[in-house]
Amino acid sequence: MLTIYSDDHHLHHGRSELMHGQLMPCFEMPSRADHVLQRVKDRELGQVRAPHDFGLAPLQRIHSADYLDFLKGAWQRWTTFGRDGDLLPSAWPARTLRRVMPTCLHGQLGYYSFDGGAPITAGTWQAAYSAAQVALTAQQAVQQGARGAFALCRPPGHHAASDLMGGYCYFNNAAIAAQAFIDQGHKKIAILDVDYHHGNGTQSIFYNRSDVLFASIHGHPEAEYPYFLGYAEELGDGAGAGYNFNYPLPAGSGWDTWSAALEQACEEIERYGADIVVVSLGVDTFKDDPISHFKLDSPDYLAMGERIAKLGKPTLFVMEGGYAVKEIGINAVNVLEGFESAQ
Ligand code: OKP
Ligand code: ZN
Repeated sequence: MLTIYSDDHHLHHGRSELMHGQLMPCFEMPSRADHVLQRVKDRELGQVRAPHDFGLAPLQRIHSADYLDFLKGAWQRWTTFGRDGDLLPSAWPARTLRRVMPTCLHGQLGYYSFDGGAPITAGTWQAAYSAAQVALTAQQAVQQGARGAFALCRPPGHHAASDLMGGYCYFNNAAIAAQAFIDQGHKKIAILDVDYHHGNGTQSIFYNRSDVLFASIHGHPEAEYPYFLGYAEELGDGAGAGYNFNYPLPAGSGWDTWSAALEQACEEIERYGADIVVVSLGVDTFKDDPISHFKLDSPDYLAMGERIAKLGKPTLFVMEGGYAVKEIGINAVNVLEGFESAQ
């Protein structure tokens, strides 16, 4: 399988995030992608290529122009104040406040985010831009006939909405790729999100649409980030009614429980008759993940890839989460090897 990868992800390295009442080093760190790339090479999965540059137009299909402008200019504005630490929001337009657009940097930062988990650093724009180009380049390979392709994206994307960053995410790489398939003539794209966390950004982007089905298996939002989306009763709205499927599972879920949900998600994708499957591939479902609470073990990821292969559709894998850095490569590449082994 072809892997698309850019070294630009190293340009994004947030310093700290708030966890358990303390500032901790960011779990979403550059070594994550380095380990996945190393495993791709060790296992001789296939060629590794750099992304093409498709420009901003395919990002503008998903993200609003004002959000893109804000992200592009935020770091420059921050340095104008003489700052060089991570730029992090601290207030959001929650209930009882108004969704007005403040003029100052921090007000706008709150407007364009939903949590404090997406730091802006000097290289964040370039890294996130390149991650989107990685997804688009792998998308092109599938569009041109590859059975599968792997977009080794970092930073991840599935929490990012049209004009919101959060949860380590800036651009929704999977959504951008799904939209590219639609713009290139496909009628039905299924996004299968297997990351431990609900893909709230992806769900919100396609919630009113029937041309992109979204199915997600994740920690129950009653007890798990992102808390405010990802419940089973969210089935889509308007033209999108019946095209959104959430499978929230309790903490401690292992492969038996998880794979039963995967079976249901796959049955929905089969019923839908997708042309293409886009997998938001997070491996933070792993038993030793430091921020998650499922119990999948490394061999389970082979079985995951095999089940996805049985859908029988051209498949684009887009890297999302996974924070057990030592094992992230084994687990992610196991999904791809499982997929390749099942013809
Ligand atoms: C990203 B992905 C605030 C952030 C809280 C965020 C988890 C994001 C997971 N400090 N935690 O879905 O793997
Ligand atoms: Zn996650």
